[in-house]
Amino acid sequence: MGAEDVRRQILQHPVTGTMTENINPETKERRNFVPKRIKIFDTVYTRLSDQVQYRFAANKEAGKLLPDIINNPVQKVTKHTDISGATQKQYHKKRSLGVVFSGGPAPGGHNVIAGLFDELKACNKDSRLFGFVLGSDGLLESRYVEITQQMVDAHRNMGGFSMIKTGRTKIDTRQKMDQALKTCKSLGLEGLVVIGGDDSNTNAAFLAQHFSSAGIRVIGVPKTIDGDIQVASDDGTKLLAISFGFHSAARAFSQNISNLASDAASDVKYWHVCKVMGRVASHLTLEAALQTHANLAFIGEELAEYVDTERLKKAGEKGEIDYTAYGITLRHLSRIICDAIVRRAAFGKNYGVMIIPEGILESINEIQIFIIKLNKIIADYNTIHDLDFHRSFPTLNEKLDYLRRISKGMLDRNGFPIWNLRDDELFNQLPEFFQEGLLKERDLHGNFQFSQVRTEKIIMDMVTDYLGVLKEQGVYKVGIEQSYYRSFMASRDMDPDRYAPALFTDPAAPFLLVKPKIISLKTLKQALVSAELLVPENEIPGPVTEIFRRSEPGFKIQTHFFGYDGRGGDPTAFDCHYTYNLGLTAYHLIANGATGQMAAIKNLEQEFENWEAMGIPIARLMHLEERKGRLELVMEKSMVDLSSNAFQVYKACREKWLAADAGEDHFRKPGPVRCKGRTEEDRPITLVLNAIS
Ligand code: FBP
Repeated sequence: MGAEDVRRQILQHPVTGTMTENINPETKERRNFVPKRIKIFDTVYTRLSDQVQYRFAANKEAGKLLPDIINNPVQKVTKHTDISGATQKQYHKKRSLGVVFSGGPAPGGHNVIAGLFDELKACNKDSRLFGFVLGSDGLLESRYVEITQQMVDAHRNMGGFSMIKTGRTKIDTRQKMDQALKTCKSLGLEGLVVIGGDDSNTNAAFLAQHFSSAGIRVIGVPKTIDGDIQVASDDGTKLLAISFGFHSAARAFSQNISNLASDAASDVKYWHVCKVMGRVASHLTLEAALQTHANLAFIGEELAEYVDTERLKKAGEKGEIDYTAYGITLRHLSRIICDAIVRRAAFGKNYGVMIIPEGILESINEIQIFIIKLNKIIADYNTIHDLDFHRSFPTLNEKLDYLRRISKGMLDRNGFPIWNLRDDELFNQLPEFFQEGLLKERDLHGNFQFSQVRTEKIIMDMVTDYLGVLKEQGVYKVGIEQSYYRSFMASRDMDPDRYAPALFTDPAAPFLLVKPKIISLKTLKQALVSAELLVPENEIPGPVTEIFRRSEPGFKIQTHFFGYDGRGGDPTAFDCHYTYNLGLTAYHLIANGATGQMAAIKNLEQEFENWEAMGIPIARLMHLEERKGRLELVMEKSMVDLSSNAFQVYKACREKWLAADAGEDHFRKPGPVRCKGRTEEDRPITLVLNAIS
């Protein structure tokens, strides 16, 4: 047989066929997995019962702009007791609904569509579901597909938003609202489901208001891996503990981080620096820290609250107040990191894993000020000149030049320039890559794009520089295990006890630290000579040199960014069940006439049996926020609550997890994301901890 025949035979072999199929057994298993249904969905005959006990303070602006939906109550999906012919007819009527993804992907989105589709078809097989393609653009440009059984089955329990894709376009003008309405009317839609984050739910509320006279209902669904859509009523009752996608992304990140922890602890030479998504809030970092027990993690919300008490005290002694003591600086943060690295190294652990939240810059005073000022400058330029700042000044030099002109008052002769000479001076001290990052184009909602900035680089460059200083000062050293020192010296026929007092700060300690003043072979020799262990004419004994070399730290890092991988990943069992029931809930809210509500599941932090399907008024979750240099009405993000159980537990454990001691590391292995399995975690750790009363 010739080589060509062999090749053909291999290609035609059934094993080759199976092994190169797109659909592997894991995908088949996922697609066949059947999420549980909340008990109420055993029936299609539901009604909505108002939950007036849950109240929210109203925002005046929201009342003005969203008058038709501002008074919506919280609603619970309950059983319909009257299943008369009329009720049945109402429930089994043929309907057309629309669905759209909006914003970044989040695992579980396809299951929202599956739940919506299954329920729609269960009530009437002739009902139709239209998916708008590429997010809001699909709505504006009337680009849609009719969602079929086959499409749904191919995407059940699968990650991504690839079925109909997504986009970040904002529907923020009357003209766009009209276009969207026109599209929905032309399809004869009874309702539209917007699956999105805070900005997209804001959009959903405005659409609900705009569509109300046309009788088209709009329901939002809380999506975002960032986990910053959480809702509690004024009395503190949690109505929605977390947005969907959070658990899956956190687990995917944690799986990778725990693998890196294994790597770090095995070849003991790297610090793995993991930047983890979360544009503003640090929920993902907190969950990943709890999942992996990484040696270091930073919660932006905690850094933002930082107060330098030493500095305050010093100023107080002079009868002054030092306002610069409030808030953390990049320099101070880098010092905290260095301190942890040095402490671990003293116990021979010149390696580790740290987690930095993507949005950490928001919590660093000096940078936050730059971000706010630059947002305003860019927005003002765009409005005043009706041009785009980034098109007008495409290069960094042109942008810097524009800023310089503002700081010199050349563009604003009347008032105080928003960008002053001090800003200009400080900004120019930043490395170019970071200046570019801070000047990057804002997204369509006016958000700063943290994912585009190499935050970890700016922080770690400062850390590396300062560690160099600490090394020079003899502070940063790798501790040498006592037993190792002894056996090593003995194996070279040297008496360990003879040299230890001259070499180490505490010769009896389990980990031996070379004295701070010994920072080079020259200073080592001096120490040996002054201890009368060596005469100046002689060379340092080889084994002593080797011990010294071992104590010298080399700081090596590997940086990683976890974000897009996790948000495109497959959903956990928790997210599979959660999102499928969100789809069912969205359907029942529309079927019962609700609009301007966000589908939600209450009691997510409890056993599945306690989950309840709800509708939460979006208009009540709004507040005014700075966007594109002006205040806008948007849904309020939930930040990490520093008094929450989850944060307090983390805070109590972090010293242990830093493991700056003679003991072992405490890494935890959460394992891969699966949709089933006996040991599969059924809820995020943050939720479980926060539910402890
Ligand atoms: P959503 O709020 O739309 O869910 O997106 C969140 C997020 O994944 C952030 O964590 C991240 O900062 C951002 O999207 C990245 O956005 P982009 O897709 O524009 O790169």
